[in-house]
Amino acid sequence: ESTHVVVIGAGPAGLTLANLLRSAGVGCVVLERQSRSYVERRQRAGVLDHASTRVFEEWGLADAVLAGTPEDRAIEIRVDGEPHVLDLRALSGGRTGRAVPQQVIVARLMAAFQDGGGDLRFDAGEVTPHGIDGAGPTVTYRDPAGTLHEIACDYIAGCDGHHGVTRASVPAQAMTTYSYDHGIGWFTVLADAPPPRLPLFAISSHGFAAQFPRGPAACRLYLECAPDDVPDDWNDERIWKQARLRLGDDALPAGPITEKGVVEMRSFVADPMRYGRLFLVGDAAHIITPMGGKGMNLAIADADVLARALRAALHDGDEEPLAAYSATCLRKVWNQQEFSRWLTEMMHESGDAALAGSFRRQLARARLDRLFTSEPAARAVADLLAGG
Ligand code: FAS
Repeated sequence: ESTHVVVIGAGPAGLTLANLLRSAGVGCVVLERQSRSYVERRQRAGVLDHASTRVFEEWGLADAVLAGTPEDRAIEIRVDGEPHVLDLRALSGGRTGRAVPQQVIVARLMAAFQDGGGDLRFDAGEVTPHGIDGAGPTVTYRDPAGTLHEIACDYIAGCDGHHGVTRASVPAQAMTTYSYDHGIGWFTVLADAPPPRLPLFAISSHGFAAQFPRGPAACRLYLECAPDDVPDDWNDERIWKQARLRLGDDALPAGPITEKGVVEMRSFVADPMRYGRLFLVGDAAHIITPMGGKGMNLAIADADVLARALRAALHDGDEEPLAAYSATCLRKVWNQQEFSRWLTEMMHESGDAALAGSFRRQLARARLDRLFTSEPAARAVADLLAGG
């Protein structure tokens, strides 16, 4: 069989790209390794930034994807219990995002694609790209019955996340990779406990903490921990004790903990985000820490650039946008990587007890002071949070 584009992976990158390609009249097939229920259940990010909402609006997917999702209009930064609210809507000139769990976005994108007749295949085993450096690549995979299938295509989109098969199929010498370990650990928890009124970042000498909404009756907690911590180091009592201590809220309501994990606070970028007819999208090309909430949003931004470029190449014979794909995406990726690192330093080093009396603590505190007292500085942060 044949199609224009084979999309490998049905996460935010693959499903956004598939929907945009369908809107652009470009035929594609999506191959997903996991089952539908696994993909629908996976809980991760929780914020669509303004730039991502614009992508869905511009492609006519606003109703399908954004309907009923609450506006993400402000954040609170609490320093030793002292609240500071950043009114992102005012500071960014109205460019607010939406507070919506990633699995809701994924489910809505899946429905939009399939309702429109899109070809999305789950439980695809041994997905393998072939001939990616030639003019006629193919992708093989096994269906649940074990039958081997081959799809001829013009292009392959690697949307298979950080541990997928596509980046691994690029010769090492054809790509430069950048990796950074932030040297901190984040213990993350999903709990059926009341979400905070605003996304909350808390700075304290007990360590950094954050609490974000994940729908109307759940929240995600991040608690700074030792980089080598494991989930079993944290029982429910320690979790809620540390959360109350660091958030400065003795009355913080608890609730059943539904997921625990330690986030790898690492960043990664592959350059270029393409090899021949293979284009890498989202986490397949780059990973960023949850600080700043940009992982899913960068995946959506990449998908928007690639969909426009594939439409130009396949409909107008214009290969220029495809040639510029990687550089266009990487400019935004590096800008957001720098912002995420800046936020991470500010939020951790301004509270870290081990840094008390140090030059770095003073720098981090100066960043906070500038953010709270200088409007241009606050507008710059609001612009980056909007996905600028
Ligand atoms: P994904 O990893 O989401 O999707 C890749 C898809 O490809 C998966 O469905 C996978 O099954 C499939 N796949 C893999 N290998 C395959 C193969 N060989 N063949 C076929 N299919 C294959 N980001 C934020 O912005 N904010 C957050 O708060 C946040 N929290 C996170 C918490 C956790 C625990 C994790 C792990 C990530 C978090 N992220 C967060 C980042 C996350 O949201 C990613 O950036 C986002 O899922 C990227 O989307 P994709 O690029 O589509 O990759």
